[in-house]
Amino acid sequence: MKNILEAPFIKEMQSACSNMYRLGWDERNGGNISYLIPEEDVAEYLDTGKVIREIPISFYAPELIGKYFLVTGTGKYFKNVEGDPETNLGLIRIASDGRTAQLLWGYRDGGKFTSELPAHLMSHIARLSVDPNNRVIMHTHPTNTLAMTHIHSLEEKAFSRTLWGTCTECIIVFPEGVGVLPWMICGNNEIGVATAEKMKEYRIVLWAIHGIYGAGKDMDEAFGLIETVEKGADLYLRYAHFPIVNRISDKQLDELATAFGINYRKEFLDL
Ligand code: 2HA
Ligand code: ZN
Repeated sequence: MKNILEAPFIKEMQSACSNMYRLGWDERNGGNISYLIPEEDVAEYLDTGKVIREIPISFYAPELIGKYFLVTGTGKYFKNVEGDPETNLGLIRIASDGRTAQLLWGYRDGGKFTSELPAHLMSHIARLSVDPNNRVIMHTHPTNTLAMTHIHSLEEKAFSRTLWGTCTECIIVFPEGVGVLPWMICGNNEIGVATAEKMKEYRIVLWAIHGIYGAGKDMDEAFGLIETVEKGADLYLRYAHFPIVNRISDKQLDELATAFGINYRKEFLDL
């Protein structure tokens, strides 16, 4: 059996958490990540018959029975994942009842998965239903994106159009736009259901005045989506209070998408 601390999936999680912490997105215990790991990858490092303990999940996830997830721990700080992954992360399998997580590694201090697990697992189910290659769900509190949700209309067309207009890259990176939820109480099934509903159409879902959810086939895709939204929001906050002299028009955005062969959400532009 190989040493799990050398596993690429652990190293990817460590560097994602450190990068996000250093970008200032994950203060204290802010943020959480879940990473779907194929059974054959897990089996290189762990005896999959050896369950450390069972932890109930607060909803029924039959679609995910037998699937393995590496998940950040509740109350744990992203800044500490790099130095002590075995305390701050856990590797779970969804048991055959669809209501229990079997812990195979991690949460060494007796801890458990993030309080946002319902939103994560429901989002995995939603993304997998439209993209069987999806593996990562990432939640974080990017500063400028959060600030923008205080001052901008939360209407999805308006928010997406503003982000697309901040720099050339945005419509190319997230052509479907961004889903937006109003401020809601977090950590429960209700926000999980609402997030997952949006995740059927968007890889990015904003939680107003809280943070963002990103999805992707790997860590880079989820991270890259969030980082590009955050770059757009940063730019917006730097110029929104000045008279705007130059803009990318809707027609130019359409031409850009055509040049890059991008199929964007047409109803978000007025052509
Ligand atoms: O895990 O970010 O939304 C801490 C949070 C809750
Ligand atoms: Zn949060």
